[in-house]
Amino acid sequence: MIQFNARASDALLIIDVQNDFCTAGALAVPEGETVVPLVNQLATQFSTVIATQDWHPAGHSSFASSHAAHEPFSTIKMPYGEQTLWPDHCIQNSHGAEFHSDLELEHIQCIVRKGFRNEVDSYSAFYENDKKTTTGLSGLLHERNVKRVVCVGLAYDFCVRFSAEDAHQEGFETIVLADACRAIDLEGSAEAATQALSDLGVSIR
Ligand code: VGL
Ligand code: ZN
Repeated sequence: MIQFNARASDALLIIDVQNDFCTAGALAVPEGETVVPLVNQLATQFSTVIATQDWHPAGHSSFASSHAAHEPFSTIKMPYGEQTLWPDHCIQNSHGAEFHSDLELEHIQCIVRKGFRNEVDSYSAFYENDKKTTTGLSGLLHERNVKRVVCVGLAYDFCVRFSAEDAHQEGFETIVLADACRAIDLEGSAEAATQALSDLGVSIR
């Protein structure tokens, strides 16, 4: 049993616990599904519980298949900066985009979908990768008087990392619970995430 001594002003932010990020998924995160029991246990302990859902249209610009002669996990320059190209994943309405079937959805009060604009990817729950387009999550949390955001889910080194960075940037005390996260780990990206979060003062527990 994972215990978190949650305050009334805490929010649990559950990132992308979807089939495509679990074993046999299109962008499988090693052991991704092992976070599910922990996330379920945590979700009963918070008064505010938000989940994100990666939600791409077919042919999304973050897919390698949308760029001739580019392999998955290579990078390209987009107008907003460097973008990693991914296998097709989390296509709207597909099985891969659904939450893992063991994730207890009844605790989740709000689902923030992201990555649905064809021309820009969105790792963070707060801002798309252009760092300008907002999801509105910051306003929602502030209006609920949330002071602290606790991040869990997939993948530690991409969507969890950038969500935690933005939570910090938006003025929330930010904690990442590492046991309830798993990483893709592309060329040291897990280590880079830990370094970047530590440098900001995000607590990794
Ligand atoms: C993610 C890559 C592409 C994630 C989403 O959830 O970490 N990573 N889309
Ligand atoms: Zn994605």
